[in-house]
Amino acid sequence: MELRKVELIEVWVKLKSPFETSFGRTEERPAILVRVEEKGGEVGWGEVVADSGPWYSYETNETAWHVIRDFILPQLKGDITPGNFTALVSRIRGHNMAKAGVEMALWDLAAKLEGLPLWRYIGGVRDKIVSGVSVGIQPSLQELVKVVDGYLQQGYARIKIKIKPGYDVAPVKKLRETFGANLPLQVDANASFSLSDVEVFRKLDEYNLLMIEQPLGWRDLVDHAELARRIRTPICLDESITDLDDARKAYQLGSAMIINVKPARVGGLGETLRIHDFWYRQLGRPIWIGGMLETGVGRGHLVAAATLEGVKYPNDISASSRYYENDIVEPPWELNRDGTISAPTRSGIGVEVLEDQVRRTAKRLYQASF
Ligand code: OSB
Ligand code: MG
Repeated sequence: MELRKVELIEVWVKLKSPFETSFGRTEERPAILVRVEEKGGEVGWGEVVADSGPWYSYETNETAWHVIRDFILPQLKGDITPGNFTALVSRIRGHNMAKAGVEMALWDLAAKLEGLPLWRYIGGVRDKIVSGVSVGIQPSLQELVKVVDGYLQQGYARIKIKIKPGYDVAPVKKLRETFGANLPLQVDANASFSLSDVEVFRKLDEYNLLMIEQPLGWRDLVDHAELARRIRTPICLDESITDLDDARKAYQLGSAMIINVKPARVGGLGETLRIHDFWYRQLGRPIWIGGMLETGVGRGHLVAAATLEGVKYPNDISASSRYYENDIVEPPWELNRDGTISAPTRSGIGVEVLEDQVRRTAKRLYQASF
């Protein structure tokens, strides 16, 4: 594909309700939309999910803007495909979210040029994906019950709650008492504990959780392997897996039975496919797709990734209405009654960006022509 124009459009989107984790509280977040246009006029969209502060990862919307504008866009000359993009930017160490925003726009564009839905283009095998919901830390356990009850009534198939030291066993106990032993439930600590907290995890072992996500350090693999030997509940890694090589090391060390793959965290859909093929096809272990509170643009890429064969746990991919009053795409992503989201039939990510609105409300814009 030959590109003629790439635009960065930064918008800020306000969440319906604040989202609190062990690393902070989000009420509004930046989304850098990447719009790529090839010489025939076809367009692809991607989203950079880096937050305004370096809390989940070291990247921010500022670092991503800088890295894309000054180091990634100058590489996009000549024949560009999702496949050769990775090699073109391999000199840039890290900055996976910046890379992923551009890479995913190229995937959307490539699928559209083939006239195929993105999920089919990347080899997905199912036309609906299982939707879970990630519930932030709540001000009280009563509030937690109320919020979870609301999501269950909407049909979400699995609940994940955020935990942190001091807000760990009690919320899990409360949910088990209220909703019973069969509620599919898991927790996400976002790297807020250390190995000396093993007693907390031994207590959590009593509650039949599907998994414990990223209990220890955000770059750690070794302590997670030690913790995995000491508890029964499977460990799922999020932050610690930034590429295929991390996944291989996690396997070799025994750091996790499960990994959640976030296309944004690993540099895009190409690396998502490689991790999927290693973890699922080679090792026989299922994965699931995690989210970063994406707008409808990033959500389209998540839905496509979740149609891959090895995705067998419910995903952190909820409907547009779980996050935003008004999403920036048409139609918004909707939850079916059975707790699934349908993979689109239209080409690419399958939804239209509300481009006028996005341009009108943009905080900043950058355009590169080739
Ligand atoms: O750790 O999975 C996480 C959101 C922002 C940053 C990190 C995480 C999350 C979520 C939300 O849990 C998942 C979603 O997009 O619904
Ligand atoms: Mg997580």
